[in-house]
Amino acid sequence: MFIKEVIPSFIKNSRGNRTIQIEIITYEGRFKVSAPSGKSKGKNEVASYNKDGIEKSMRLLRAFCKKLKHKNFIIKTINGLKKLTNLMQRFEALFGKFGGNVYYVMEGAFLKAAAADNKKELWKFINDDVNDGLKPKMPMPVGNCIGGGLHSKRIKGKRPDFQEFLLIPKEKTYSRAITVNLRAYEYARKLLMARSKNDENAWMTAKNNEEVLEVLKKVAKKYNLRIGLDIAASTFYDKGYYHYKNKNLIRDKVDQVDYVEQLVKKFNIFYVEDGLQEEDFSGFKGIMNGVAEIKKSKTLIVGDDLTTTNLKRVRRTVENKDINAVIIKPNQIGSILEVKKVVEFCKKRAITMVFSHRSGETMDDILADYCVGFGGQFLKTGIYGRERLIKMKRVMEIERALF
Ligand code: 2PG
Ligand code: MG
Repeated sequence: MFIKEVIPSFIKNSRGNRTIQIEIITYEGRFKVSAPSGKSKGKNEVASYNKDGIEKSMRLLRAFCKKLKHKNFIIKTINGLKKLTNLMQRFEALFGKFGGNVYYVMEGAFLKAAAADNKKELWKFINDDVNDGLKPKMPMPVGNCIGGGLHSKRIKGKRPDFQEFLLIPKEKTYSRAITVNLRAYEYARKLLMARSKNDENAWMTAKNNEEVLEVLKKVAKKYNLRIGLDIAASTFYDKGYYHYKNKNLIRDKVDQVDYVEQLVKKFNIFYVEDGLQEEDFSGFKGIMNGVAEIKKSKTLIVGDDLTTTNLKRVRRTVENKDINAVIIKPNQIGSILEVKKVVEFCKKRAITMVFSHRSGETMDDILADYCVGFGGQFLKTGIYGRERLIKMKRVMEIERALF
């Protein structure tokens, strides 16, 4: 593909913060990708930008993009991105680090352009390489319905300590699942009498974890949904203890594992993300074993801050049987070629993959193509809000064309 120009720019994300966007112009068209940003970030994630900040990353990126003008790249498969990645790494060695978000936008935009150059949809371009052209199964949504923790403001001084209370449909089609989640989201608003939404458009409330779960149980029953939690335990962990504010108490590791197990049992929870702090591998295993005894059907014990889409950490957790599902957030690790290695590993070990947005999002929909192309079983995008809906719409479009 012949590159006419590569244009980096700053845009605003859903939180109103600056992020970067790349636009590539080739003879096939114009291809844009912009980077999401997390708030409850894992400490093992790659840095999003140069240590001197986003401005420095942008200066480096502008200089690098100038060099790409009028260059020709032959990219026939996703692995063909190596040429770009190598060029970026050589540039970094001389001038300083770009940061993970720069890889995210550059590789993403190159992939969109390369897919068009090969006359394929992006998900198909990835899928043909990773899944040998097999027709993919559509993912099920994991939707953030009620929020707490770092993503939410306090209401009358209170908020739930857990970060996300999730709804997970089990429907024949993705489109149907999205409709059900939207109805359930509206019903949850009524039950909560909620007035405001958080960073991911989940309802904010002064209720505590258990009170929220009582509400969610009603919602789930009415719409035949499964309940999930992103506890994001690292965000309220300090020096050996989990500090709960709503009700005020502290739990040590043993209590925390026990508490999560009790909740799984009482509310029939299907999905638990980051139930313990991000370095407590054996604690995750504790939940896995405890939950296996309580429930006959499989509960997903999911790593996010624990694993940070990093092959070494994913391999360690999987080999120890600490988790059975993993969050895939491409910008946690930077290069999509690293994501591909994680995906291939998860497939071999039958680990469930949950592709996920970040709390600060953009109008980019590449995540949908990544999820379908790589064969993710779930897509965590939130339930409502234009930056979230655009990704859901893209999956619906793929589904419509396929089935
Ligand atoms: C999470 C994410 C997305 P953030 O913890 O799973 O919901 O949050 O993007 O802030 O890391
Ligand atoms: Mg999480």
